[in-house]
Amino acid sequence: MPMNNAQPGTLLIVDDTPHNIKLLFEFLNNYGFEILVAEDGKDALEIAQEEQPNLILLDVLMPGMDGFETCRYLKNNPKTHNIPVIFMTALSDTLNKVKAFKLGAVDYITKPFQQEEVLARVNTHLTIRYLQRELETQKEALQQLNQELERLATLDSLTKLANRRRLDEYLQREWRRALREQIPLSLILCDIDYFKPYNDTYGHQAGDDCLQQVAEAINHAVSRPGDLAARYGGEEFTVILPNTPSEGAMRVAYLIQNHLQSLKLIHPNSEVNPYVTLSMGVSSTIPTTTCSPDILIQIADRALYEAKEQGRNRIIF
Ligand code: GH3
Ligand code: MG
Ligand code: MG
Ligand code: MG
Repeated sequence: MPMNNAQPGTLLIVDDTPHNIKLLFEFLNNYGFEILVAEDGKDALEIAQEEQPNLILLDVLMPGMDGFETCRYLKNNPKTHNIPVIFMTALSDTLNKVKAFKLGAVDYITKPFQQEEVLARVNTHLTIRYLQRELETQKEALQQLNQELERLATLDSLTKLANRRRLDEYLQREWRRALREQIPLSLILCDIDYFKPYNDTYGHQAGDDCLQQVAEAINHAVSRPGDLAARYGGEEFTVILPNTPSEGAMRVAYLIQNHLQSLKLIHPNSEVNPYVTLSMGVSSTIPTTTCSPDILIQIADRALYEAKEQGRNRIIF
């Protein structure tokens, strides 16, 4: 990445000697920098916090608060600790240089200074800071994108319920929890009755709308925080009910049935009644180490089959 001089910023010059300030001011101002000036440490802290300069050129030997102490305050204040500090001082011994870097300075220039060198160092540190900010911004954007991606990857795009992937993960996790705590885990499998004839009559688009409404009805009845309603596939839905025994699961299933019934979604050629209905299979167990969560789906699937056999629009445990 080439160093670029194309982004002059605001510099804060802190020095108790007006002559030093004047020299730096005139020179740097010519290069397009905006210059702020402080003649002691206390003023420097105030201006730095309020004006947020891009970089601070800091003298060490000053009456009152010296440059080192000023730097310590700057670095301890969250509002100023990211502003790069370059010391400019007549102190040229190693001990003081090391001390300056330990205090968080990015550079150290000894006086008498060469103007061109000051400019080169200022530009270098401004560029570094600029690139750091760019990286931070990109990192934040990436994190947001990742979150959104994660959300989308677990969502069924048509019904906005959890998708199969999320369902599988959730079922595994809740199974392990129920196994550890030896508490019941229940599952409801729902399948729309005579949905193929519905599609055949109204078309696929209307079928999709119907799926959305049924999904909403299911989600409406599923209200406890740990419960999860998901699209299992096609016109089949699953509800996972952690820490819920069979009676509780049956209650949720009837809630779903009642709510769907109250919507009165017209189904012209259902053999049950003129409305869209669901058949449901319910399963419930306290997990053991000899079984896997598939058992819950298998049992619910068998119950669902039974519900279809018995005439549909019913709930079988
Ligand atoms: P049953 O009462 O036995 O469940 O009868 P059914 O017609 O609902 O059962 P079947 O499994 O034979 O048909 C399911 C139909 O669901 C097939 C397909 O037309 C429809 N279907 C599945 N996924 C979608 C979808 O994403 N959108 C739409 N519009 N229809 C779907
Ligand atoms: Mg089906
Ligand atoms: Mg079927
Ligand atoms: Mg069906």
